[in-house]
Amino acid sequence: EPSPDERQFDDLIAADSRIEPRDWMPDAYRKTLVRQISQHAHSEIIGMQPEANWITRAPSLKRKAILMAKVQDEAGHGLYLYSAAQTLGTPRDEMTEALIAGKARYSSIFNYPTPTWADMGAIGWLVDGAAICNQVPLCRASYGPYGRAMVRICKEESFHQRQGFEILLELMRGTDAQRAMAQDAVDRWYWPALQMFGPPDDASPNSAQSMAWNIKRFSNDELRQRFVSMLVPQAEVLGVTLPDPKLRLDEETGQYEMSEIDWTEFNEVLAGRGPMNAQRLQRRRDAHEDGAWVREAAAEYARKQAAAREV
Ligand code: FAQ
Repeated sequence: EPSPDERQFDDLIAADSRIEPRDWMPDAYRKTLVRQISQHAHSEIIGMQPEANWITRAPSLKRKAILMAKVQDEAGHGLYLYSAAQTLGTPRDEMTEALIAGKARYSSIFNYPTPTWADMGAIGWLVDGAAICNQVPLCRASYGPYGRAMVRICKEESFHQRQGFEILLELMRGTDAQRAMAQDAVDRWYWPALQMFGPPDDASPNSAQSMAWNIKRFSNDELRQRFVSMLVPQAEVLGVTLPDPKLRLDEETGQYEMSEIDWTEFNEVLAGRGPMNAQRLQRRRDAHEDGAWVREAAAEYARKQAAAREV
């Protein structure tokens, strides 16, 4: 026999309505939201690093201004998401500690290097493109603060995706060397971008429950298919080749056939053994330690303000 609280929660979910911070919710619902939202927030914060690598070397003032704005947007996304997770009772400090201790997840995609300027194009087109596919349905997530944060994030991600596409387009209209650089970046980012959607449906332990709770709306494989169907016509406009010789639209099912994804590589990256895992974490740890004085000063200022109010 469900309690009145449980019944109210179930009714809200059944009506596709929203759960708000003060509402009663099952512990497992709270836990899975903190798990997903903190993972997402950490991804935005660690995700600043691959692109920050090019801010000082952007090829023009205009490109530099755009790239700086994009990386700042990512910091903002991280902050909205930490705030959403905090409404579930997990303090941001605790999430940050878990991240710098190497105990928290963040997206596999940010563990790859960015050796060329074309990587800025490929990240915008493929990584932000995948992020949009995954996140537009999350705007309807049943937990209010998460869904609302996602609305604004998706608007910014759309701009990010366009700017990446435009970087690649300009390179593809350039010299042979520029076209080769663009194609090389697409070759390196395509498969890791497909892995962003997570393990295949039959190996995704969280999907069924998250879908039942209206957190996720589509399965990992469904979103991956959607992403590929979005990329194919855009690759044609760009004149780049997607690096999968088996990629083919099955006219009957409307689904894309593709080569097997390298899940061994994915699992290695998740286990902390990707090309850049150690460097990304070290950088975050250093930045956290370098920022300690700011946190201490802010806390001291707040303490003095509070003390002054009491007199
Ligand atoms: N990397 O059972 P499932 C961005 C983990 S976009 C690392 O399928 P779920 C924008 C998963 O956490 C990137 N770990 O899990 C940007 C779980 O482990 P756990 C961030 C992954 O939650 C662009 C385990 O595998 N976006 O930042 C990955 O139902 C450019 C089993 O998986 C989001 O986080 C992965 N790729 O589905 C920023 C979107 N995939 O937690 C800067 C929100 C799976 O049990 C520059 N998140 N795992 O220890 C989601 O939609 C979901 O959490 C999924 C995974 C779809 C990622």
